[in-house]
Amino acid sequence: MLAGGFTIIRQPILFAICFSLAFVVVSCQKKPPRKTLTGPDSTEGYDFNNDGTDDVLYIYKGGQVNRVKTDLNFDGVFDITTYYSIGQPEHQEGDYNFDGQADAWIDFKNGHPEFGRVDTDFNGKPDLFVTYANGIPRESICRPNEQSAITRIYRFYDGILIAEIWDTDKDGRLDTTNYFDAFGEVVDTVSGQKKN
Ligand SMILES: [Ca+2]
Ligand SMILES: [Ca+2]
Ligand SMILES: [Ca+2]
Ligand SMILES: [Ca+2]
Repeated sequence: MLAGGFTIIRQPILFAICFSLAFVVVSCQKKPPRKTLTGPDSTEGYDFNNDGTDDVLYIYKGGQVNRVKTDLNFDGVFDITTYYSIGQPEHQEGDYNFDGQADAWIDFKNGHPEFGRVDTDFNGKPDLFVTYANGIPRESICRPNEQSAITRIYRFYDGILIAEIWDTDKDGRLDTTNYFDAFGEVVDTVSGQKKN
């Protein structure tokens, strides 16, 4: 277990990161297009904060969307890039601390998120591994900086956190499960089991 930055994995924002990536793509598609280039290889830019710089850029090749770039913090540098294949997203990379290095990656299947990795302490190595069901987070496994030992597992139902399994005595084996209600409050704790 790393001190400092890695503790932020307990914050809901990190679950939201992975979940929000696909939403960014979908929500931007609802805006009216403003074409900056035309033809089968074209671009469409969207300036949401009206500062004269595009914040979302669609890049088309052969008449189909090939990439979508998003500037989350309106500094003129794109932070999320979604790569498309045959009109569907297949991979996404995001820089959420705006240092120019990606810290979240999602692979898509049939247009929906299937597997995600998140570098929660921004050192370049993923710490959180997220699996999805029907595009919604199903389970997040914490392996800080890709270490082999699992330190914590989050389980979701319909994208809502329902259980957290973790290693309270730090012996490398998960031993305690917290169960949550729909409001994120712990409703039951079971300890003593050894899961791995
Ligand atoms: Ca702008
Ligand atoms: Ca930016
Ligand atoms: Ca980064
Ligand atoms: Ca890391």
